Amino acid sequence: MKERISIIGVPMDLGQMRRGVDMGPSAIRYAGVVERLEGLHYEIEDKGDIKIGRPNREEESSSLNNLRNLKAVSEGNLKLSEQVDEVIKSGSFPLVLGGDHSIAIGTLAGVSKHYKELGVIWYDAHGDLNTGDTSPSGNIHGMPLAVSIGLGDETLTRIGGYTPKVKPENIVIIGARSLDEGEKELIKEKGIKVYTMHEIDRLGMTKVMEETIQYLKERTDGVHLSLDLDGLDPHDAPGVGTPVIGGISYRESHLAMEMLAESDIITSAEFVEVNPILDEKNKTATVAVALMGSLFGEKLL
Ligand code: NNH
Ligand code: MN
Ligand code: MN
Ligand code: MN
Repeated sequence: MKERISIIGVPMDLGQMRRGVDMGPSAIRYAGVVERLEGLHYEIEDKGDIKIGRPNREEESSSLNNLRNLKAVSEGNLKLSEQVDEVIKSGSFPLVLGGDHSIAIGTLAGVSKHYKELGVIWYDAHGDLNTGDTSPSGNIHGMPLAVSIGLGDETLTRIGGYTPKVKPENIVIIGARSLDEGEKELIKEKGIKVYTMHEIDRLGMTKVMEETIQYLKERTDGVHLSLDLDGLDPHDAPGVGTPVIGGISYRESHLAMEMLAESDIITSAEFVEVNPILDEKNKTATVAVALMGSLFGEKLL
């Protein structure tokens, strides 16, 4: 792991319908992310928040090609990709705080040009593999993984000036339990590796992470962790826009982060979908910070 971590806040709430997730970066800072990571002896640079434009009324009411707020979402992601790129060039580790999961489009656009074989761990209840054609909602936060493998509207896939950002075989999805029909087909067609809740129950998180780490070590030269807090069970992370029961526990998530820290494969990370309006006393942001602690090497003893 690098010595310096650069935090980028992305107050994006336009990739979905529940207002409040734009306050995620503030909630995570309030839960003590900077102090927590400084306590682990990293040098922390907080770059503040990216400015996200508001859609005008006309844009808000129309949703061209089943892509809600396409213009504002793509503009925000372009800015994010440039910041992430700069952070990596400066020799620092990019830690992106969301905001809804549509911001993974920009993060990956900034990260991917620095690696020949970028790996991605997608820790999420959902696959986020929809396009405007398959999406049941028109919400772009359900599309970032599809966009990153080159599928969907060009305005999104071409952010950063190149596509695709990731190869399907370099992706591991962990925690899936709510997949749309089009996503299931795509997973099979592209051969994407998925550990659904079924495999997590059956194998246990230790084995899931051992296999994931081994799989990514064999084929990638950098790994981005994209952690959607709704991957966790809503009991442990209630402050998310689309909670799905039967998720990964707090303890299992800690273990996963600790194993990633030991493996030293993670080269960039983002924590998304924290919505303090829907939360209970900032619990979800607090969980996110605790998981970041483990990811960056915190130990109990
Ligand atoms: N699959 C649904 C959609 O595309 C829900 C996506 N919601 C998420 N994804 N929170 O992580 O609209
Ligand atoms: Mn997601
Ligand atoms: Mn999700
Ligand atoms: Mn721990």
